[in-house]
Amino acid sequence: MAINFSAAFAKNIQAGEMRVALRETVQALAGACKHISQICAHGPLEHGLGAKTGGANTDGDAQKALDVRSDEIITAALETAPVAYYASEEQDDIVTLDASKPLAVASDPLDGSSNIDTNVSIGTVFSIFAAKDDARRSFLRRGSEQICGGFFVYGPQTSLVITTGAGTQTYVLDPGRGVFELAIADMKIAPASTEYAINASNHHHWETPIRAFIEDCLLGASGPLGEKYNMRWVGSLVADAGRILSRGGIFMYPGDNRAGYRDGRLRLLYEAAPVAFVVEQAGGAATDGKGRILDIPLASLHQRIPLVFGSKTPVQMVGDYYKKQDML
Ligand code: AFP
Repeated sequence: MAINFSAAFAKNIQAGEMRVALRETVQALAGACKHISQICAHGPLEHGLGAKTGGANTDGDAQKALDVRSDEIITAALETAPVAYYASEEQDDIVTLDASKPLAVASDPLDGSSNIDTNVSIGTVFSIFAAKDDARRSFLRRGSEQICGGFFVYGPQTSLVITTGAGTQTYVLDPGRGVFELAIADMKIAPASTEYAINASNHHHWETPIRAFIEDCLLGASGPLGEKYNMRWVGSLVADAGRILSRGGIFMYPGDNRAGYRDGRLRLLYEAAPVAFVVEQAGGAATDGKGRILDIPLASLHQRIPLVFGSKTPVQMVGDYYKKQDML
């Protein structure tokens, strides 16, 4: 047993096959991610974790050894679980594990791989749906159809942030016992915050609303927002999301005018949608700047989407900057 579920876990999922299947699948994921966290904990003692394999994922990002290894570990774990289909950032196409099984799982097996060799928090992001009668239809749908979503963080603690649609919980891996235990039963994101996360090096490529919002943040108390703003950027979505769930804030990876970045950098299926699910269930908001992430139907497996999430007030403020531009 890799995770000691709270009594409330998945209670909102209809009792019977689906709830049992979900618990078995999250157990399998927890076991796989415990293994990945042990590999990460060895760092440079495990030679070449951050080494490029020479391969690239669908977006042309160089695959690191730990990206591929994490994908193999997760695939092997899901083969033991009631999962029909698996979609991964590290694989071009959907893998059919056993079409007779009830679930479909999508994953970013190793998020933040550019931080692998720097001892900065990295993680695994996942999304779970009830499988449909074919592989593509099991994933080409809205994020609001997820039955479970979340992410593991391999940092000072190894943690799991997860939701099944009845609030958001955090589990932490008890290093002594090797089991994930419930740490926070009902996470709540602060509604207001003056802390933002964005890769400011892309400033001159940003769309006008984002540039205007950040410039107003930088003006601080003497500017139109009337408050001093602080900035954080880890470069690992899971680390930035974990901080925002704990103390509030807003994360932005907008579209910009660099080649290939019109829709930002993050993938809708296995990054934006599961993060949006846990954020909303913790009382926050998640948009593409304009509309709700969970309402956006997936058109292609590795589709990118601009992502803005966190405390409700600043997310709504960014939405207002887009509305202002639309009125021009
Ligand atoms: P990698 O997995 O390639 O390191 O990308 C990490 C990520 O997908 C996400 O975790 C970060 O928020 C974002 O990209 C960082 O992007 P920049 O490197 O452009 O800041």
